[in-house]
Amino acid sequence: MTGPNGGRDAPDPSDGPGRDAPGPSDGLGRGTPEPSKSHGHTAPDPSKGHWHSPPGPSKSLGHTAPDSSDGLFPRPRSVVAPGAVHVPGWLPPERQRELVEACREWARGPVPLRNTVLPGGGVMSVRTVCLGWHWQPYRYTRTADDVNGARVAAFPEWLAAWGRSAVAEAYGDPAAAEAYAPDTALVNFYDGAARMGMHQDREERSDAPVVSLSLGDTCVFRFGNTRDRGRPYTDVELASGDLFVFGGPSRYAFHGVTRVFGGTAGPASGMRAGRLNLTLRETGL
Ligand SMILES: O=C(O)CCC(=O)C(=O)O
Repeated sequence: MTGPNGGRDAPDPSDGPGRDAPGPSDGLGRGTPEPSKSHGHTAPDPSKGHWHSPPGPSKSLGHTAPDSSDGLFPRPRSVVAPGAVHVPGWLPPERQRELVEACREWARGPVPLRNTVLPGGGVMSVRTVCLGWHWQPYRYTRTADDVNGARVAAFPEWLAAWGRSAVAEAYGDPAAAEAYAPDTALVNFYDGAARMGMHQDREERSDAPVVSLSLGDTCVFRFGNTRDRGRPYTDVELASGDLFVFGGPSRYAFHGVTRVFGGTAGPASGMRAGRLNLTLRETGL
């Protein structure tokens, strides 16, 4: 999320209702499922060099990465742009359920889920709760002064460890993984109507990668370029358990969520409806 030139309240070329259209408030993952719709992939554009996808089998969180196909179509890992890696099905169902449960707990407080109000008066359709540091447009604070003034829940060490595993998985670079020290997470809840406009994550004073974990309904995640919100961009489907890491040359790429496919969360995810996304970041603060 970012300031004047890249904020979530700035014009967005993506289609569909924007972040100023809150959907019905139905509790975390407990809304009414919508019928699922079909949708396509944009082919990834693998790149070479350090930011290329690492070799070798995928191991993380003490488990072997599960089959990332949905039974019909294989979902291979891809390097969407240099430094931007998508690993489908990285979190196995048990870890997804644990994470959903943790999100439910975080959503209860000390700071509740809220629709962020933007400086221009718009209200984001996504509902968010933060860990470690509270994000409000466009800065981090320890207390949620735009919600209830409470200090946000601590960023747990186990989640930092998942972040390090994620970086290792994405880049195959043990040194980068070991050095990764996320200290904040934004937990975003999307009901079927929620979207997120194209923006950059640049309130952090660290160039460390952003680790994104998705749970529940599948969405279209638009991953763009570092210049502006327009083309070129790649639309990537993020499904429950998917990992997406963006760092290096892609750390400041514009990105957003143009669509959520209601009713696509399998029961194994622990979500009955809606989508959760966690982005782990180093604030550098
Ligand atoms: O929901 C997502 O996949 C993206 C979230 C995001 O871009 C953000 O929190 O800044």
